[in-house]
Amino acid sequence: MTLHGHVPPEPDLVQLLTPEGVRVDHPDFPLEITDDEIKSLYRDLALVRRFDGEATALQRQGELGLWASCLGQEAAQVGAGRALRSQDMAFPTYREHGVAWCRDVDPVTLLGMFRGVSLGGWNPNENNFNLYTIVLGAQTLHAVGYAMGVARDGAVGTGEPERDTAVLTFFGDGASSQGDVNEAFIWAAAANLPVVFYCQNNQWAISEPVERQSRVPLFQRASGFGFPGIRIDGNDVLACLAVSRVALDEARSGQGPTLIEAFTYRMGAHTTSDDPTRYRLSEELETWKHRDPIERVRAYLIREAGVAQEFFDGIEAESEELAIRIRQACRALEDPSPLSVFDQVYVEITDELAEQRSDYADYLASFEGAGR
Ligand SMILES: Cc1ncc(C[n+]2csc(CCOP(=O)(O)OP(=O)(O)O)c2C)c(N)n1
Repeated sequence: MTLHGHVPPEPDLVQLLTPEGVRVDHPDFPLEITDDEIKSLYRDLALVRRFDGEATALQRQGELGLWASCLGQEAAQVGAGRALRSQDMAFPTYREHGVAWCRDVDPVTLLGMFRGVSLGGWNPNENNFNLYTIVLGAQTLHAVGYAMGVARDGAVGTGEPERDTAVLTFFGDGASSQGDVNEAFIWAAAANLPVVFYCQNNQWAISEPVERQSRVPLFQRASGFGFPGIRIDGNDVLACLAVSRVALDEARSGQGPTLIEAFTYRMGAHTTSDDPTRYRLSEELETWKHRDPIERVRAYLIREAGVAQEFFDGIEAESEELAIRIRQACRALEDPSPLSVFDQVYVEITDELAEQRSDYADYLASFEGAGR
């Protein structure tokens, strides 16, 4: 055989819950989970989807400048988000609304960024959830830098569950082609850092399909950098939870980085500025609707766990309340004062900046009464 004729074997896809809602075991990733815990995951998934749908509607009504929907990726995000411990740190892209939910970031705060009234708005240190990053892949380097700090603080491999810390960073299939991501892999491997790289392969980088970016399944790239890579069913919240837990545990205990490729599908547009009918077939979407991440959990709860309709009605009522709160709060978000741009540049404002602020305040004041 010639080298270029070698075809790698079909990748294994870790799955613990089939699209039909049947639990299956995986020898390497057993997951002990109660039906109550699965109900709680269902609640997360359903509320995130509702919130995300409301945000898309708010953009259509002119209340947001833009929205990047996570429709179809809820399980990939909630599974990873729920695997985090409170001391762990997460570095998101711009689409990780399901992870933000798990880190207790108020959805209204996320809307503020897409409304253009804040540059993020939450305190990354309070939620252990960094600000959204739009520069593709940059957050993987931020995560690696943070993980270096964690290692130097001695918060890896001590065996103390409250102390050992892992870093989880998210990126897309498109971003995996960025130099930053590849540099992050190199640094993480060379310094054996406690970082988990979590690639949501939703198969499209706007209009660019993943096949045009990589000759091999993305998780296989990890071996070239010297750490394990694994592909999981990104529409299976149980697989996402189980494998993320193991990877984060291994990071905390000092075994170094992992690449997780959560194989999923972007069911909506790239953002509200995109029209996917221009570049992909609707039949692809139809296929993926049968693999919906929420429906399979619902099917499991009804058929295997005997959960009554009342539970689903309760979640529906809760999601309606959430939607109402979000709509009202979004419309009530106020524009920031122009002077607030100076507030968070430095911990203590410098003399030069204070002077600029004062000049700008005078300039703004010069308009007062101008309309009279
Ligand atoms: C460095 C950089 N280059 C280009 C862009 C423009 N851009 C924004 S999103 C996107 C595609 C990203 O695709 P992927 O990484 O697969 O993530 P997804 O949006 O599908 O979640 C591009 C090219 C950017 N934000 N940053």
